[in-house]
Amino acid sequence: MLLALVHGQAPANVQETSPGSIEYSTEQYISSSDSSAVIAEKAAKVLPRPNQTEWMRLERTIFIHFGPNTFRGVEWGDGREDPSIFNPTELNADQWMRSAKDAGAKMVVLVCKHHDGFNLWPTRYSDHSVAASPWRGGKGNLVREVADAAHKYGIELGVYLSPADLYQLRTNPKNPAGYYGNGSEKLHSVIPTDAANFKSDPSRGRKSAIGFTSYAYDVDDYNRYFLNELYELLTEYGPIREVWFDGANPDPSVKEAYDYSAWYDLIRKLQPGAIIFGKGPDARWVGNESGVGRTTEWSVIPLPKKPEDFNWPDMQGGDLGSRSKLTPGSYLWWFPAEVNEPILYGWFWNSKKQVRTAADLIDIYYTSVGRNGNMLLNLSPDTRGLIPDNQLAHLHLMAQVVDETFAKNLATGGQLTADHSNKANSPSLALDGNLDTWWEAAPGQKTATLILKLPKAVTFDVVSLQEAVDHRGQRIETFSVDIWDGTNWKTKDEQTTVGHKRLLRWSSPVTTDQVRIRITGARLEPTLAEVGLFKQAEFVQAPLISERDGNGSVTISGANGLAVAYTTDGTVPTSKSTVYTSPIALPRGGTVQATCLVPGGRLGMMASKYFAGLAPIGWKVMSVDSEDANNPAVNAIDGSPATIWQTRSSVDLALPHHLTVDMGSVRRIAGFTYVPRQDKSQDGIVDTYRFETSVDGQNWTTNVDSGRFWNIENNPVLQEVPFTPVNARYFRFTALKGIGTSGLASAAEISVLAAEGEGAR
Ligand code: FUL
Repeated sequence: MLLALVHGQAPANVQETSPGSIEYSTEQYISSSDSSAVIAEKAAKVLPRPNQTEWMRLERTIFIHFGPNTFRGVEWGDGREDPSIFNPTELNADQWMRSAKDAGAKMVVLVCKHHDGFNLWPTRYSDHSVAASPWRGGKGNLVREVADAAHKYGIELGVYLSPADLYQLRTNPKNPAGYYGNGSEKLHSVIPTDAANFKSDPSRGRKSAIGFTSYAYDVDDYNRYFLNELYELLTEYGPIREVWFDGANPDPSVKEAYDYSAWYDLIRKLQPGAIIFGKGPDARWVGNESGVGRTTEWSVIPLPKKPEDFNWPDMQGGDLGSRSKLTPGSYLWWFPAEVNEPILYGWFWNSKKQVRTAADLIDIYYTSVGRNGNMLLNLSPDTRGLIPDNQLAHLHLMAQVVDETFAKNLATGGQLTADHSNKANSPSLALDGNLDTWWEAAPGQKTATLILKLPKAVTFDVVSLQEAVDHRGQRIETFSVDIWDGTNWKTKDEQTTVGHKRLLRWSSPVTTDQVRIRITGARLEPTLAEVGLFKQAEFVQAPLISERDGNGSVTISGANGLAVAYTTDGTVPTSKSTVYTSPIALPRGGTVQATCLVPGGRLGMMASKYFAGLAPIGWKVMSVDSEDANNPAVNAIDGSPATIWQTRSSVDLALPHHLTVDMGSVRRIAGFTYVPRQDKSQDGIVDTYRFETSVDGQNWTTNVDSGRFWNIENNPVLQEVPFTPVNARYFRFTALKGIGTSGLASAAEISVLAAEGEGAR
């Protein structure tokens, strides 16, 4: 009732305001005459829109990247791929959705068209789609299969439609009639457009979809194409919960002005419940692809322009919404974070890509859902069209641990009291399991102390707090959690924001019968919709897999002295796999997966490590044109990703820079690997490179003249670049361009990939 009322209100206008007189709204404006109290109150009275309320409650969601890139083993395609390569042999969308359900996910976002422009449904508006592929005899529709399976498992559907489209690029020789950047004039266009008259007379519509009508926009060819694709996706596959707009563009040399306002308008008309993500007003990219939200994560974000005039750039700053950012002239807007990360180190499947372990995924759960964001975990089906077992094994374990952890709220049965409360919002409402009822501080109070008394002592290591964001906005700025030790209160944790959900996860459990929550700072009367105490499910920790040593060997140590089963062929270890007894020789690289054998036949957490390329046994740096004294070139071939080669930062500040390595004998190689620095710095990370090889150190072959590590800026992980096999004793890696403008070059490791038949040393 309340929600319906406040959502119906017009945004607050630009008149002088005094504290206490501000209405709840989905948008507030800070004027120059606002006092700091008024600004804080306005920020506290921004409410989520109804589509966001539902979306924030999804918490765990799954992304799926699958398409021509899967078959080419690349992260970004070029729009020139032959559709015949798209031919999964065992595709089973049911397996995808079952896995998502099993992982506790409530929504799946399917990449329907990635940057290559290949459409996974038989669109009427492009010949670059599944219809041109051999899959299901050209009669397949992957969006349909996914939508049907999602419906069957009660999972909501989201669609990713890449604005960048390399197939449609005006300069693509494979599609000379491409729409993207073709300079076409804006024409009155009926959406859905009659495909036969798409260019000649777009005012001619086709029959609208059942239950929907037609719309008209003045747009150029590419925007008309895009609107028609949106129309197809948003009218033919049931309710759509999220539309994902990616800001990435692999080839900005051709310019196209996206008509976002027309796109948003159409989405709102066709699927008013959908979240427009990324390049759009409803949910924001958290700013990295590694699954980590901010410890201070505000959902109320100040915008420099009205939301309808804003162009939604990526927001990667450390502080997006605390008080110092709430400056006059800002529009305050509910803009929650979505935390996307791939389960592989990369978005599309490739047999070489390592899987994040269950332990990593559990960490990500806490740094995404636990930090006021939704978790969007990507799964990568392989060329069969199935999600491989090794991804599912980790996903399943993650869900098992998370579900077991949160199955029982140890605070239930306890008594929550507060030093003051609003009459209608007693503390017990924060223990009733209902997000729509809440405790609220007494009028005028911005700090509060709540004490939870339990009938008997409980042992827990996770505290969960949720604000009544859907009714009262986000308010808490700082809080502490204290534990009663029988005599005194001991402060256990001090944090900042809460929002939809904040999870505190402690490295060791505490046992007590009294917990105190002190809200030490808030924008307005603080609220708590739910409070929970949980004990993390215990699982036998994954064994530790070492780095490869100087001889190319890997050791494994099990937790608590338990025996370890392992594999090196990519399969998931079971109790029947080889039991580890002595170091494993991996001179050619490979994947080690290991798990502890727990008495009773259960398996523990699985560890998995991929070793890229040949081990650098006996390798030497032959020459390098610049090396920092603390980060010498030899660090790039020492087998340790923790040490780096970096060029000198006071001089030599101009690329290119190169490094030449002598492998000691002639090897048959089929590619090279580059591990960017792993210390979070971006200095010297290479974007564009040259790779050369030589048998004698005199005559050189250029294997790759000017290649790019696509998306390395957002996803700085191991890169593998295959090339036609050659014999070589020497290789030279040249950094042509870095991801920044520092002029530095750096590398954690550089190695080469063994060709088929290259013997182990
Ligand atoms: C990025 C893209 O470039 C990646 O390929 C992937 O789709 C990721 C989710 O977004 O911007």
